[in-house]
Amino acid sequence: MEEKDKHKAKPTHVDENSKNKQLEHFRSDNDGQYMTTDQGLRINHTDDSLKAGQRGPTLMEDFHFREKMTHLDHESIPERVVHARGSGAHGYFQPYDSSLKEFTKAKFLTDPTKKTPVFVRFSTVAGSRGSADTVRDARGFATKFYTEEGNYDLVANNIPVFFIQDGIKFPDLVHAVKPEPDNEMPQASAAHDTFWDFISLMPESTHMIMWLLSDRAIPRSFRMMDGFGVHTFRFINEAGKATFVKLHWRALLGAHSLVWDEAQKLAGKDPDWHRRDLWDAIEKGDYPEYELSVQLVPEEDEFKYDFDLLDATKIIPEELVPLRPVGKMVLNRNPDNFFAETEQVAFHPGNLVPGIDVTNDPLLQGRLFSYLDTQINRFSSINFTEVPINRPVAPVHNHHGAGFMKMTIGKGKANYWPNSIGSGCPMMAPENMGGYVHHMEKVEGHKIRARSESFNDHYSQPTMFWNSLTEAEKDHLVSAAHFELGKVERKEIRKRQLANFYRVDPQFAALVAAGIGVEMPIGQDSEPTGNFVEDAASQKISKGKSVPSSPSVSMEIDKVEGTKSRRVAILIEDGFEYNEVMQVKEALEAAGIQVTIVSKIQGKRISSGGQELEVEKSHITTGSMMFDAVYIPDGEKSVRKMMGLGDALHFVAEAFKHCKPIATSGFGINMFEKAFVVGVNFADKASGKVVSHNGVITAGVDADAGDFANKFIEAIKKHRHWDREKSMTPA
Ligand code: HDD
Repeated sequence: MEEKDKHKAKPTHVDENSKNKQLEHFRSDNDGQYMTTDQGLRINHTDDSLKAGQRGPTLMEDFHFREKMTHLDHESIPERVVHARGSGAHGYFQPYDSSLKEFTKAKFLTDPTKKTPVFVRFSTVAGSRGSADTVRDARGFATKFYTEEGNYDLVANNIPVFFIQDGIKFPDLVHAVKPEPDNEMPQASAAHDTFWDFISLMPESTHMIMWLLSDRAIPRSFRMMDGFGVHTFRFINEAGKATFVKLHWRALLGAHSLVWDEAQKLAGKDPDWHRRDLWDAIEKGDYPEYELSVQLVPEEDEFKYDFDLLDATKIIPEELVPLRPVGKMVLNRNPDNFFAETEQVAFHPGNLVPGIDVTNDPLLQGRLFSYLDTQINRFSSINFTEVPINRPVAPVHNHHGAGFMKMTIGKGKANYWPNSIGSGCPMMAPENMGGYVHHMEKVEGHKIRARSESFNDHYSQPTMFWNSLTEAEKDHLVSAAHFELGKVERKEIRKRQLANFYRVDPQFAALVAAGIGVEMPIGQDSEPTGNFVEDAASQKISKGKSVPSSPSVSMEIDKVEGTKSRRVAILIEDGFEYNEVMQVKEALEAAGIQVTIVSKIQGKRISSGGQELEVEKSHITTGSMMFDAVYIPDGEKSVRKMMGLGDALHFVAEAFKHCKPIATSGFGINMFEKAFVVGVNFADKASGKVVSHNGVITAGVDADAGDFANKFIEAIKKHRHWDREKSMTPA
């Protein structure tokens, strides 16, 4: 190669805006422009087709009609076979410091002066593209880092383990969880026979199932959801030394959930609940933030644990290997176009950069084939990498050939390697110029279709998970099992799953059994019977393993409290106390809480003193499940009216049932009593006191509004008040 060409290959400069600048090149803005055909011809009439006579047939020659119609006919592409329903956002990632250099040479993880642009897509797994957001399911949390060394994809979920240990079982898993093949029911739900049939025959899925039945599977929002890379990957440092690593995202707002009743209602009231929440938060400047942290295990410790690091059904308990914070991701820009960006983004766990490598985890190995393959199905072309959202900001030079929709115009004659005609370009990059070198792991063995013995313990970690939950979390998990298994029609499947649960914890199994009309399994530790179905459930029972609890898996024990972007509904009718509302509203807003005025109908409401307040949502357009807390201001006339309105009473009763903070003052206490707010202490209506009990805040008529607001804010910080569940009467 000639000297003059060599210096063309300069290091790429990437900053927070690099991807945005690249996308700008592809954006098109209709503002102030004439409508044209795809050929740029200006159109003068688009409401009528070209006809032979006003009442005559449309003419073949109508190129505008044909082009317009053909575009519509070809608008859809295959939705993702899993994770079809998703929402995306742009942002950046920035490491806190350079300390990770000891373990990885990945520049975007080790240079604190660098903000690397990212695109994140959150998703559900089982449902179709148009399904509801709040279903019980794992959530995808896929991040594309547009680094100067090429795209790195961290294709994660919000649950740290997976159903299966080997990629070859993925098609079975997906078939089992998707709607049943004869009638395509149910949509976006695992609560059906084929799923539980498969799961009950797959003891390795037990750990994931415990997480899936927990509150993790019904997140409050994408902003309040953790992410986990699941597999053990490898970091490689400058010296070529490898370290095992698990990657985690921690939502800085903390991980919080809905309750199941609320999740189901939201699916009807607002199927776009998570999508809207993400979009609105970014529009309002409440940018979602996540901390990337890692668990590092030296290669020498590969066999130190009583589980296999290559087994994706296991976590490394944080109590054994603590999280090490790496940096922060901020999502600060909504996409311009859903299809062009969120739908067309294509992830692949094999998109790696120097400093990060894979391991022999057989699930990860399966994924390394599947993602590229699936994109070719979605795009009908290998050139999907040239679609703007998928383009790296690092330059792309190779000899990859033609194919549908090739965009880049490769210059020159030499489209092969080695060549002399093209001066040997594009050249091979030595390692010190960013050339990717696979970690030289020593591998040897017999060709064999088998699983390692070290993958056989399917119950220790599910037991650890169960042991680590609070009472409330356990209650929720058992109810979830009642729902999911209760929908399974075949009793033998319910029974078989109970056998798995029995091995997790007999008491847990008994609690589940009590709600699904099936007797407790007996003789669980018996030897295999020779019957495949029976044995599948009874084989591979782990014995003698330690099952400590790992409090860090509990969302409640590890709870992050906060008020930022929480939503409070203030319910009013004519006659409300204006000054009180304004004072409380101001205090809530100062704490970063979003306040919405709700009333029976939209329009303006008049306070007891004659002041007007604009209603933002009517009862018919909203519901308590769309808020984190509810406040009923004083004002006898207003409260009396609401006490006669089923919707208003239901609003309070439902928020109470969902363990949300609810607050009222003065005459409003009567409404709480009527709405079955029971098992909590109220303030004396005539007093100057504020009482806060289990998230129910009540104030006497003479109480200080500031004190009242502060106690309400304290209760909102905690999100839910589960202790209440024990004492309350269902609404
Ligand atoms: Fe997968 C999509 C996450 C196992 C095969 N997967 C997909 C997405 C996420 C995950 C977040 C959506 C990406 C997007 O938003 O476009 N998948 C995971 C995690 C797994 C996992 C965390 C376990 C640790 N997946 C897994 C296996 C296989 C696949 C074992 C196959 C062997 N996954 C796919 C896929 C998808 C996909 C079929 C469908 C759409 C896509 O890839 O782009 O290739």
